[in-house]
This record gives sequence, C-alpha cells and structure tokens, in this order.
Amino acid sequence: MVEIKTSTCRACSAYCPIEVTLEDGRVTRVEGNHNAPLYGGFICPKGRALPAMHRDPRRLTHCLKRQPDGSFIPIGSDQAIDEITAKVSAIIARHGPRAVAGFIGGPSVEQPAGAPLMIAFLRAIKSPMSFSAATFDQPGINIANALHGVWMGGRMRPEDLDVFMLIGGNPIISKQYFGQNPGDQLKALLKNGTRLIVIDPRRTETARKAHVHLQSIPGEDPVIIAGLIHLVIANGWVNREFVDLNAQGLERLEQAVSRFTPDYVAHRAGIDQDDLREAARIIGQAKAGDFGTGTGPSMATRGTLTAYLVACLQTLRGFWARAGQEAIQPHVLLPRVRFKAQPRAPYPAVGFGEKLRVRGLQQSVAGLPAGALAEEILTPGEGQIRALFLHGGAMLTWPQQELTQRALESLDLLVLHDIEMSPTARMAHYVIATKMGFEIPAISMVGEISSLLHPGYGWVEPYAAYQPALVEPPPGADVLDSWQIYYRMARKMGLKLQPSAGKPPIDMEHEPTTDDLYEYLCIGSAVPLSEVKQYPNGHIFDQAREIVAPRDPGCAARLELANPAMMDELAVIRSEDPILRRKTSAEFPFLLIPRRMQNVTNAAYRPPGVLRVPYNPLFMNPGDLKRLGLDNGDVVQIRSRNGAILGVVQEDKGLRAGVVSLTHGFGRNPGEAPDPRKDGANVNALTRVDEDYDPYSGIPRMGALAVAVSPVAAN
Ligand SMILES: Nc1nc2c(c(=O)[nH]1)N[C@H]1C(S)=C(S)[C@@H](COP(=O)(O)OP(=O)(O)OC[C@H]3O[C@@H](n4cnc5c(=O)[nH]c(N)nc54)[C@H](O)[C@@H]3O)O[C@H]1N2
Ligand SMILES: Nc1nc2c(c(=O)[nH]1)N[C@H]1C(S)=C(S)[C@@H](COP(=O)(O)OP(=O)(O)OC[C@H]3O[C@@H](n4cnc5c(=O)[nH]c(N)nc54)[C@H](O)[C@@H]3O)O[C@H]1N2
Ligand code: SF4
Ligand SMILES: [Mo]
Repeated sequence: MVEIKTSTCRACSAYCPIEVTLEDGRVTRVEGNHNAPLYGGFICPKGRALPAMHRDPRRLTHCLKRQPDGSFIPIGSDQAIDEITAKVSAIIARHGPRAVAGFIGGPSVEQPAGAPLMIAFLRAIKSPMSFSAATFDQPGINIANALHGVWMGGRMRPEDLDVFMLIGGNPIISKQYFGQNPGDQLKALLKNGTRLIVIDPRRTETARKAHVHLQSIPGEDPVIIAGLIHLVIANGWVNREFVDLNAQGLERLEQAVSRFTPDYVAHRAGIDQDDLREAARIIGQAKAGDFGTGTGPSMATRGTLTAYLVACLQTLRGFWARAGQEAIQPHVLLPRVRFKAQPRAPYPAVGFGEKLRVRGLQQSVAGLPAGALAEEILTPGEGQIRALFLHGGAMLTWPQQELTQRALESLDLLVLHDIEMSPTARMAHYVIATKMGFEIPAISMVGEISSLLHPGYGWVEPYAAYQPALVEPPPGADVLDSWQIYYRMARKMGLKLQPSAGKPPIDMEHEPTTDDLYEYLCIGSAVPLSEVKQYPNGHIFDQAREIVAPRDPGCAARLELANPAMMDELAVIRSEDPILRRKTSAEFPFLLIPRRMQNVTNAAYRPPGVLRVPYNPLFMNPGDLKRLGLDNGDVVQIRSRNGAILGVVQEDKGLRAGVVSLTHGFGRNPGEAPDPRKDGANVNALTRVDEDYDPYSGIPRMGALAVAVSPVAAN
C-alpha cells in the first residue's frame, strides 16, 4: 500500500514541512510539502535523505553496554535503566547530587521532550549541573541582552526593512535568520528594496547578494561595528528622539568609539574605507533596519562585545518595533506574550546561580559554561562530576577534543542517546538506542523556544505545526524516546518530575506517551495544541497575532549604551597590537574560521551518499594553495598551537587570502587511525577550552585561530 503523509523534517532547526511516501509502512520518499504555508515546498538534500536514514543497517536497534575490554554488548532497555538508576543513586549517595550532570545539544531539535525531562530530572535530584550547547554557540547574544537591556516590542518586520546587516552568518546554508526557504526569503527581501550588508571573511552564498560585503579579517567584528557606530554618531545619524526617550550612555559610547576612525578600522580589519562608509551611510539613512550576528564572530572571541555593540547600533538608529506595528515571532504553542514599545532595563548577566570550580566561571543568562564541563569532570574535590547524561556529539563538537576524551573516560557513568555508533557513543558506558524522526511526533514548539534564545529562529508569522509519528520502530527493536530514561529513572527513585515550574508535576503512576508530554508542555499555549493538530500541513494562526502596545506612561527603563565592562574592552582593543591578539606569526600564518555546509548538521547522523565527498574539506584561497604548491584533494597537516590534524584541501575563490575554513563535527576519536578522506578532520583537536575564553559564557577561541598548513609528503 502506498500512502503520502505530511510531516516535518527535523534534521536541522529549519523544520521544513514535508510529504512522506510510505510503502507498506516503510518510508520510501520525502519531498517538500507545497501545501504548507511559508516554505514554498522547500527542502534540502538532508530532508530527501531521511528515507536512507530510516533504512540504514548501521542503525542501533538495541541499547548497548560497554564491557571492561571496551567492546559493547546489547542490553535490554529495562535492564539498562535499572543499572543506570542504581549507579546514579550510588553516585548521589556517595558524592552528592552535583556529581550528576546533563548536556543538551543539537538532538533536542528532534526530541522535543528530551531536554525538558532531562532538566526536570536534574532538578528533582537537586543537581544544578545542567549544561547546553548554547555556550558553544552564540551565548554573547543573551549576555548582550542583559547588559544592554531588551526592547519589549521586538524587532522590525522584514517587509519594512530598508537595511538588514548580517555579521558572520550565512543563512542560505544555515537557515539561521531565514528559516523558511532561505533563497526565496532573501530574494523577497531584496526585491522589496532592503539593502543587505554582510560582514564575512568569505564571499558566502549570502554575501554574493549583498549591496556591501565587508570581507574582513576574522575576529575584527567589534572593531568594524565600533567604526560603524563612530560614523553613525559623527554624521548625525543617531535617532535622537528614540535615544533620548529610551537609552542612556550616548556620550560615553561616543567617547569610546571616537578613535575607531574609518582609517583605523579599515586598516585593522583589512577592508576598504569606502565600503565601510557606504555601509554606515546605508544604515544611517535607513528608516527601518535589523541586524543579526551569527556563529562567525561568536567563535572568534569577543562575541559578547560584538553582540553588545550591534544592539547599541540598532538602538542608536531606533531599529526596534514601534507601537501599533504587528509584532514578529508571536507565540502559538507557548503562552501568549505581550509586546510593548518600551525598553526592559538591563539585568544581571551573572551572579545569581551556580559557581563553577573552574577559572572563576559561573552560571550566566546563557546557562552554565559548557567550556568548563570537561574540567569540572576532571578536577578532584567536592562537587566533582561523576555521571553525565549526554545529548550531543561531544567528541566532535566540544573544544579541545583530547580534554573531552580524558574527561569522558574518567567518568563513573556516561550515558548517551544515539541512533548509530558515533564517535561519542564509543566513549559511553551505556548507549541508549533512540527513536528516529518519523517514529516521534513532530511539533513546532521547539522552534518557538529557540526564538526566545536567539532571534534567528522560530517564525515571523504565527506558524505552528504538529504531525503524529508516522512509523513504528523496526520489528524487534528496543528503542526509546530520549525522555523515557529520565522518566523511568525518576520513577524508580521515587521522584516527581515537574518540567515547567508553573504547571503540576507529570503523572508518575502511568507513564505518559510522547503525545501526552507535548500536551503537557503546551498547557497555557496561545493556541490550543488540539487546534494546531487540525492542520496536517501546518498553519498560520491569525488569532495569535500581536500588535505592539504603546509604552506604559510610567516607564522609566532605559537601554544601556555604555556598559562599563564593554567600554573597557573597547579601550583594550584600541590599545592592543592586533597581531599579538590574532596570534598569527611566520610559523602560524593562517587564520582558521568556522563554516557550515549544506548537507550536514553539526556532528549529527549522515546518511550514506548525502555528501559528495564524505569529509569536510579545508577550504583555501587559490593564491594560498598555489603558494604552498597544493592542488585540490591534497592531504595537508593543519596545526595550531594546541594540536594537529590531517585535512584535505579544496579551493574556495571566495575566501579571503590568509584565511582557511573548516566545518566542525567531523573526524574520529584520538587514538583511532585518522583517514582524512573518509572521516574528515576535527577542528576541535586544534582548539583549547581556556584560550581567550569569554568571561561570562566561557566560550573559548573556536574561530580566528592561528594555524599552519603544510603539505603531507605521502599523498
Ligand atoms: N570548532 C567548532 N565547534 C563547534 C562549532 C563550530 O562552529 N566550530 N559549533 C558549535 C555549535 S553552534 C553547536 S550548536 C554545537 C553542536 O554540537 P552538539 O550539541 O554536540 O550537537 P550535534 O552535533 O547535533 O550532536 C549530534 C550527536 O548527538 C548524539 N545524540 C545524542 N542524543 C541523540 C538523540 O536523541 N538522537 C540522535 N539522533 N542523536 C543523539 C549523536 O551522537 C549525534 O551524532 O557544536 C559546537 N561546536
Ligand atoms: N546546513 C547546516 N545548517 C545549520 C547547521 C549545520 O551544521 N549545517 N548548524 C546549525 C547551527 S547549530 C547553528 S548555531 C547555525 C549557525 O548559523 P550561521 O552562524 O549562519 O552559520 P555559518 O553558516 O557557519 O555562518 C558563519 C559565517 O561566519 C563567517 N565567519 C567566520 N569567522 C568569522 C569572523 O571572525 N567574523 C565574521 N564576521 N564572520 C566570520 C563564516 O565564513 C561563515 O560564513 O546554523 C544551523 N544550521
Ligand atoms: S533545511 Fe533541510 S535539514 Fe533543515 S529542516 Fe529543511 S529539509 Fe530538513
Ligand atoms: Mo549551534
């Protein structure tokens, strides 16, 4: 029997609506859903490869337990949970609850109930040690919000924008900022007259469409934004009316950027002065605008300062939604929020939560610094982490792979959810065989939650979708939804789980279904989940639209333009030697930067054939290749001060000379013989957790990393 059902792709956080062909209950084909709103039937090769994922013989159908000799044997899920519960209980009894930690990463896109139940479990055992990938991502955005304050009306609507500026992001590939059919979204924006400014060392798919592309030296983003602020102030382009009413600190900001003259900035950042002035003019003369920062500047150190200065520039121009406008990103499956044309005053970025035992790091508004997690595991003494529940690809995605390996190896208990024997799974004591996309109901709520943490996610319009699970796991398989382990452990330990503070605990007598949990998570939603379920193609819910309300008459809150720590950091930048900061030298002449590739998502599962070549090439400028005597496909050694890896070079004409670029999430574990043409290269063998880390979030230098590239003799 052949049926076509609608669903949602969850292979990245774009959540594209899809049509799934089922033949006798097997997934055989996936296409974009042209009946769904917003996406225009868009789908990428990862979506089309979902059938391959569902029939991949490498798929784990049973949980695995590591043996003392390092091999793995299958274990029933009940038995695994019994054993894990006994171990966790013993660890808590011996070392206290802080010895049990969790890490939430990319897979929460596919497992909407996984993160809430992991967090609820940690809370129930009274462990504060709940980490997430947010502090390896763009934590500076949340910290900058705290330091600057937040506009409660949200951002301006895309169709109103005269200018959109992207700082180190590439939405055509990443979908961050243009989540629904990025090519069409960008086309519509440009057709509507929006001027696009892109700051990126690489002429990306997005930068090619820009009116101004500042092809800068990596890591110089704060310098460029300070330069734009300087020009906006000097040319009288500050929106005085907006700033006088809503902000403070203009004079101090003006002073702090006064020496970031076009001449200085252009020279330091390696860009053309006229291009910088043109970008400032476009921003200065625009009536409406919006800016977005991506992972580029976040990985390049000083991500907090970049995000802070970008927020300041936005405030100087008054680029925030006004009263009477329709708000963007209203909630549908989360509780309604009211938008108001007024500031929320700055609030503490740190100082309210758990203190780590490492490098003075602590909980911030971006969460607990995951950059300190490996050291928290390795540092002896009270509070040392002994057990870790892992929802991510740590061995490939965390900085300083060798440290990650030592830390994971030293644990008494490492539990990982997975669908394959990934490099991280090979480190685990227990691998929990997990359900795949179509075996789990789809719900758009996670996208809305992401939009609370990052403006580049969720939906401008009140879109929501829910589709039931489409297929059962293969016959005889013993696989779990990732939340089930937390529920079952809690039940065995006599604990009550309460994923949301304002809601009752969940039923601990009768195990809920995943659908029951979605119902629970959507209690109080702007639109009832039952109504969203009526629309198998997803739907735009007009009743969830929100108009930005006028400011409260008594509102005295102000956005902060001159946070002292941020102004101090600017002064440091202006007085430092840029080369010393960059750390390039005759020995390490290149700067290595991050990038994403279309057909992979981080370290997540890759169906065979989804990549033309199975590895992540080291992209290099043609001139640099030539100078080193290299050809496409040659194997090279890439060396930083922290480590060395083998990679395979590929020409990228769009890359700035002196810059090389490599996607993360590839490679193998240390000690496993590396084959760069098969497994690719792990960038995180070159990074260090304590190199130039952000004092708030702990994110270390993961981009703008000084490296050497040298030919390898036996090619
Ligand atoms: N050098 C460098 N490092 C980076 C980045 C960078 O730009 N440069 N980017 C950072 C960013 S932005 C992020 S968000 C992180 C992402 O890194 P992570 O948060 O680690 O996320 P993923 O790579 O998506 O994790 C995928 C892996 O998680 C495991 N897994 C755990 N639970 C499940 C599950 O329930 N289902 C499935 N299918 N798999 C599961 C599987 O092993 C799978 O391969 O990486 C960060 N690391
Ligand atoms: N296809 C695909 N999509 C994804 C992912 C994926 O792995 N694959 N990952 C998802 C995740 S976890 C995230 S966080 C988002 C990230 O979304 P984006 O931030 O848009 O990710 P990238 O495409 O890597 O874009 C980063 C850009 O920054 C540039 N860059 C590097 N260093 C610097 C610098 O110092 N300064 C400036 N100005 N630019 C710099 C790079 O050249 C690159 O073009 O993407 C998500 N979407
Ligand atoms: S962009 Fe590709 S991987 Fe991401 S949701 Fe859409 S089809 Fe899936
Ligand atoms: Mo990310």
